[in-house]
Amino acid sequence: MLEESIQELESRSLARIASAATAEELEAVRVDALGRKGALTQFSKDMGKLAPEDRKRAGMLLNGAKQRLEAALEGKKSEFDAAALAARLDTEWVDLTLPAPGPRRGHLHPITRIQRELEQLFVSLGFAVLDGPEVETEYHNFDALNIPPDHPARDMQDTFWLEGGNLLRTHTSPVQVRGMERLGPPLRMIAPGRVFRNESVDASHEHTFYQLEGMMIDRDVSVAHLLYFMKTLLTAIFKREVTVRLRPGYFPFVEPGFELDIQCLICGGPGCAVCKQSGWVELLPCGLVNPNVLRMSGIDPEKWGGFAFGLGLTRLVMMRYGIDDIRQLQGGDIRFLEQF
Ligand code: FA5
Repeated sequence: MLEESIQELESRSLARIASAATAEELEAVRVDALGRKGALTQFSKDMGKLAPEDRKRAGMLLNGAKQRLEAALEGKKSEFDAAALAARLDTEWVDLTLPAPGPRRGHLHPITRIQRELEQLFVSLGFAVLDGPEVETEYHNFDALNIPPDHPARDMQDTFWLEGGNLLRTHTSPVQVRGMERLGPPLRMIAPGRVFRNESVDASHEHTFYQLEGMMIDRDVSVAHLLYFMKTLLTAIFKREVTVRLRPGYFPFVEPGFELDIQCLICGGPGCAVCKQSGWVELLPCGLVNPNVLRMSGIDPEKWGGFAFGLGLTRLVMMRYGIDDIRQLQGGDIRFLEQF
């Protein structure tokens, strides 16, 4: 009776093992047959009630059944493990022959890019590219440009003063002075660089921005020369016709002085936050060099004349790329910069 039950349990369990589809089903068979409360454990307890000779035979049968079931469980488990490994290898394979992705490549900031384009253009026109200090003397930033201490023009450029009387340059014009002092006439120079003003920031005003100064000193320089170079500059950057207007502008270091404005390329004219609803953006103040400025730098205004301009480089970049808020350019947001 007990022997039949053992045989029946064995064949039933072997069938379940053979048809098990998951590791969980297999475990359930093990618990039912071999577990601490399983059928075989119960059978071995029942054996105590048998006569000694029956007990021996039943014991052998029980041990045999146990071994065969354990072997069958083990075999099936290895099958599952192999299948799981194969599935993992299928999804997780790595192609070791592919090239490594490497570090992400950066690129030049849009201001640097336009600055370099302009440098190339002016070098091709015979201009030298000069550099000047960002921490300037009061003399180079103001006095030598015909702006004495009590001159109201000083208020046009809110200044960051430093201890000891120096300042953060408010424009690139002091590099004109340094160029004249160092190189003398005839002179063709540009000076791109960072400038600083203590002003409230909005869509078109930053406290830190870029200008590109230009100066040419030679014999018989006229407004016609100035306009030629301004036009060449704008055509090279925009590569198409842009609408400009020239109006009188006041700067103590030029006479006559002009403001060259560009029709706003953000709104196309009707008015927006960048052009302060006027349709025009101040971009390129310029003029013929004031004789006082030449004289202060040791150049004889009877023999030499010249023009100078102070391009708002950051604003030019905004117009070129259609950027509607100047703060984005120095904001450090990589998602913004990646667009260029
Ligand atoms: C000057 O700085 C003069 N040194 C320019 C000059 C040079 C005139 C040589 C004549 C001869 P202004 O303050 O207007 O001028 O500034 C020049 C340009 O810089 C402006 O037309 C504008 O495009 C840009 N700019 C001025 N302030 C800011 C600002 N806060 N943020 C961004 N761009 C500015």
